[in-house]
Amino acid sequence: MFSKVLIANRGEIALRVLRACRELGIRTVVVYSAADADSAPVRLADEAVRIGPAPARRSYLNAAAIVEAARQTGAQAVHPGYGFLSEDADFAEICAENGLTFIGPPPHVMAALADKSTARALMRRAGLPLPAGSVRTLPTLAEASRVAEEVGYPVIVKAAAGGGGRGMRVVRTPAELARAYARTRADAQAVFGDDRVYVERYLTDARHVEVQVLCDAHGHGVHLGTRDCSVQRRHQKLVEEAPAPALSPATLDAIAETALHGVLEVGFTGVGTVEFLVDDAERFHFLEINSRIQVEHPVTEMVTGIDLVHEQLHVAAGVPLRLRQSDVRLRGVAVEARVNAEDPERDFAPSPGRLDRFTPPGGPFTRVDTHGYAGYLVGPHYDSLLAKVAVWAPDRELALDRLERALDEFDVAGPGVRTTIPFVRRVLDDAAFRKGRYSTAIVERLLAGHGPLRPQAVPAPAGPGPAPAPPVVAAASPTADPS
Ligand code: MV4
Repeated sequence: MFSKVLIANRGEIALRVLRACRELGIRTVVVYSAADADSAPVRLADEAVRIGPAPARRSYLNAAAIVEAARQTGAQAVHPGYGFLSEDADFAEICAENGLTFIGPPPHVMAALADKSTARALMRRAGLPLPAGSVRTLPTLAEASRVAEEVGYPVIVKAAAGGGGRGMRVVRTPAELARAYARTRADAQAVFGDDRVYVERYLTDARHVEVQVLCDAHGHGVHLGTRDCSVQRRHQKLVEEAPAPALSPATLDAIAETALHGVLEVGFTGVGTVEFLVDDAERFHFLEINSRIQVEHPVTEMVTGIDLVHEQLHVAAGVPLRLRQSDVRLRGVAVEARVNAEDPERDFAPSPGRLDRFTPPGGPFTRVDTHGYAGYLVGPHYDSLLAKVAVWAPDRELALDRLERALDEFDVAGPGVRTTIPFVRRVLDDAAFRKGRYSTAIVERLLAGHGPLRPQAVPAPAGPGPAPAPPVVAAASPTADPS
């Protein structure tokens, strides 16, 4: 096992990785930007190295500075967390060239999966069912049009270099194709420096189901069941649960086994996520593979009892998996809500500011992953995830009640700071969601069909210092949905 690992990330995931390292007796180095000098990971790490100013491009995306920090501190491996450089095959390659173990799959596997068109071709060859569409990228509008006519409208134009919802456009009619095709290519060129696109049939009202896989460097792997991540707003997930609800056990097994087969075929190692869309008839269609630890990994940990970051560290160190598929038992239901500093009333716009109150919930079977604290400054530079509140229960009903209870306890407030808590509460109260009968359409439906989340704006306190004490604990979250 490694004796020192560098954590190339920030926020709650940097803390999560740091804790896993500490439990395994591994010393930790965190790198940080000027904006994160006062952060919890910097305080808790054995060593911290400042690598640049606030903008991510010059800090958390600065490969040379990160490698230099590893050299200075003698770290043997780099954990990239999620986002930033976590799926950057070039960074993984640079790590290898500098004698560092990148904690993730081999760079050539990362590169193949990062190209969504290549991933699609590889999974097709492995026998996975895909949405109808093109196998190759489509360099002309004429070819895109031919594929679209073949599979039938609506279609979706996707950038090969995209993924996670970035670089894609839905096209409802043939008349819209030319414009969507041109725009997707232009955007992809601008954002990724790669304008290759492909076309798929667009599956409406499907569920977004993903499979957690774990593979060692010796050709062995297990799947750790499914998660439903259909509750998304502009491809940002708001609520995630494990296992995916309202699907037959046979379907869940088939999806999970198919996913594991797919990743083993391409030499995947480490933890990964295979994304599918599942339609009303419970047919599933492969979308893409993520080669990193995901934000929503806690719900899988809660239903399996397996520490995914421990597993990542073991696999990266070359340790063979001790776990067999028959050892993986899914127990109960786990549900997670993301608490972002965003204003659901203003189109989920970032809502930065200082948190003068921050007391996360506790209680039975309740896990909070957060880097927040009273006095924490939510800056404008990075994504606005403040906390993940995850709960476990033997059944889904109780899990949802427990999550509501936990969110209602969360005391988070600061002048001008709004959170996603009121919107998540609305999701948890929705009748279709409660039955497990929801799809990727749920967020639009809830945004369209409701009045305001707050009866009136809560005036921001004039200056620093605590807000007036609320009369009862249940009202302690000033942003809680009053409905
Ligand atoms: C799709 C799709 C429907 N049909 N592809 C979005 C995230 C990325 N991993 C793939 N995504 C999708 N790809 C086809 N052929 C639906 C999604 C999708 C989605 C689309 C609109 C609004 C919310 C969504 C949530 C999850 C997935």
